[in-house]
Amino acid sequence: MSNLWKVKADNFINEKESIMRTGNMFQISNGYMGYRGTLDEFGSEQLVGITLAGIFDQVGDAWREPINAPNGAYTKLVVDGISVSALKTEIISHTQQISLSNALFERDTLFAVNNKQVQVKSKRFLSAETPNLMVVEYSFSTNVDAEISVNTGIDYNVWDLNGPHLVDIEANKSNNMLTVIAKTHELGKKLAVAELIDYAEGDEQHLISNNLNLRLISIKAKAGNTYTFYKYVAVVKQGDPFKGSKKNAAIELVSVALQKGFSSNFEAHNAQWAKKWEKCDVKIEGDDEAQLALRYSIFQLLMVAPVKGSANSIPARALSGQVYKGAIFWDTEMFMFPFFVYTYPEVAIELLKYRINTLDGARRKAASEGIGYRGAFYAWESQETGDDACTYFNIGDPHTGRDLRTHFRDKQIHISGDVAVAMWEYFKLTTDDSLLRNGGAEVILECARFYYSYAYYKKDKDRYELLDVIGPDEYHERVNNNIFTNKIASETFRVALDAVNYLKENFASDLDALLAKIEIANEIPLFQEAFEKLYLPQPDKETGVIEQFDAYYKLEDATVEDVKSRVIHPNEYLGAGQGVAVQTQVIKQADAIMMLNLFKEHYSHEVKKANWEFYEPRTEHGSSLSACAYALVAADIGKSEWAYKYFLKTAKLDLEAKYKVYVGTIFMGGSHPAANGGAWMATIFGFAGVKAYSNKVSINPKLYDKWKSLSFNLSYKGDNFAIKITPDETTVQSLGSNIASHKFVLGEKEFVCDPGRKIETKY
Ligand code: IFM
Repeated sequence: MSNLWKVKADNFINEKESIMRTGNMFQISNGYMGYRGTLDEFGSEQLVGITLAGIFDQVGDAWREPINAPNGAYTKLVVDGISVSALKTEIISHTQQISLSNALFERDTLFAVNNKQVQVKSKRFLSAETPNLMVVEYSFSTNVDAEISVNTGIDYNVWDLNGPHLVDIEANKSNNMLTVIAKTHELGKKLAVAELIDYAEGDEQHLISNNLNLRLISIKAKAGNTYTFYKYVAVVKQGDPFKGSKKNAAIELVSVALQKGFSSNFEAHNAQWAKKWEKCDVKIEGDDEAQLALRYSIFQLLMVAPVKGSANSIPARALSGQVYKGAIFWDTEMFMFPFFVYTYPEVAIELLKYRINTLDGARRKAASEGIGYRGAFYAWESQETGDDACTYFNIGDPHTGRDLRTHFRDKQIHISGDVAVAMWEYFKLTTDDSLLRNGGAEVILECARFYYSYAYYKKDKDRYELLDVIGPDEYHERVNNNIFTNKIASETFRVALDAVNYLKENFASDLDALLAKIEIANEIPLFQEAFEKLYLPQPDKETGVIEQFDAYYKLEDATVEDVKSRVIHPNEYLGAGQGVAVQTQVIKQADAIMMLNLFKEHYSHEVKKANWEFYEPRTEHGSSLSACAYALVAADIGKSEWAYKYFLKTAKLDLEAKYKVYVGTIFMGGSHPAANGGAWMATIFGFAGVKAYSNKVSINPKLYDKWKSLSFNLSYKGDNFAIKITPDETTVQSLGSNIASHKFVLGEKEFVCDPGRKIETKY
């Protein structure tokens, strides 16, 4: 397999910062849990983290965050009484890599210990077939006979940012099975880890010491022989679909896995991965750099796709740790959801079910924020209940150590519209109305109700306005009539009306039941009025630029460089309170541009161009969400080089791990699934020019010069298509299992693509 399916490091840099970044870059996950790219012998100090999806805990007043599980993959070698670790032992050579085809982590280290050479190799994967399962193959060999102890088991020195989250920890060995059970601190949720091992040779003793539940396996190793150990580890938490105790479920899982053996578990895992790639791979011919970066981005998204039936969503730092409280932001609906709905709708539906399940949390938030609102105000940082994990003082000031008042939580109201619009998009692009009928329409209506209750009717202008908000540009808080916010709110009213009409025509009794349940029938005409009268800032007649919010132009027109030069502390946040960007036109991230990307068909080429040229030099890109929006609009308006530059910036972010890891005093190192989704969007929506509507898919390529071809698959209304774009032609192949004909507009020409047929257009 070519190196465009692998990411590899050829050395080990023994520095904290590098270990942290490498841990992100080489992480693996399977939607149930993540495992950071750390070495077998590492512990909590090196940020070993097995972060679990969908379970959270709070200790005292500290931030609520997800749980990290004890590490059942822990293994350290002791050679002639000397403990071997990449942190302390001389390294002759070291490689580590992950395979993008199947999320397999591998390391290969040659150590020099006591005048002997000891080679340690390991492989680990988190089963894509059995989400609770982790499997490790660990082997060593020496060039001279040696007395070896393999110390392996479960390390329950758990790395936490705001823990410790696990209490009542009990470690045990019984019938050759190691277990660690625990409860969460706040809600007493149970967790169990079980480990079983398979090996041919060695005498085993058991030791529990320093929070390590260990097997000490002694071997008189012969020079040149390889000794291999297979470890099967299961993590089971409260809420998982198993009967009986968590401990018994974990024991059962590892017992079955051990019986199947490494190869058979690996084959099943690989088969699942093959299916994922079959749907989702994108091939770029002629540009290996872009190909690898894009594939790595897609890989990140596939790894963190929630387990089927879990109704979990994807946190802003995926499962790379507890950063950002493991919370779900608008990142999911606006930056990751498009990838899933266009390629893998089975995952897209899980993401939205999560929002349906957290609707009550959004209702509670609406009722309790500000003057008290109606409807659903989704959490800015959402955890398992949908109550907001975002605090009112969410960023620490590095100068004073005090927390700064931020208004992300109470004023970033666009979040509700982001959710509502995604909910409708799912229906439009899949025609699966099950979601709409089972909570989706309720979400949409409650979001519309929230905006109606938040909106201010300005009598003299006979219009509704949205005052005192934050748009995506978080450096400017408490502004009026932010273009992104007003537009997404307006679209929310529109999709609410569309959803009502759809249900009325097709499921009238469902609609009646819903309207009665949430007592909203009288408000539907108000949504119509609000849709018609909600103020949308318009492009200036002369310049075409849309003012990002009221009086934005009155702010100082400083350059990004100027503003940054005013910073005193390197980690200083540029927004909030007296932040250096607050009184200037420098914005944190794409805002008006993000809106122009989302609703590109509502605005002319000239307007998009004028706004891109106006806002681009004013954007600091202080968020990983920004670059892709600039890539998308640049591709749309034909600024190909800029599109490519911003595409690469997005696509290489996690691959190169060159991102900031502190905002104020807050550690925020981890992976960036929104940027990963952005890389896919920049490629498919930007360079391929794809946009799906309820009645057609339009493909209007803006292929980057260097690319010989771009090939990818799309899922549309339950059918699948293989698409290939070259500088000369576009072909769309309807795949064998398709059942319906669909309209495609390729460039200017309209086609109907029947099941199993191929359509093409030449330029
Ligand atoms: O959701 C984003 C926000 O737009 C900018 N700050 C980081 C958040 C999480 O990625």
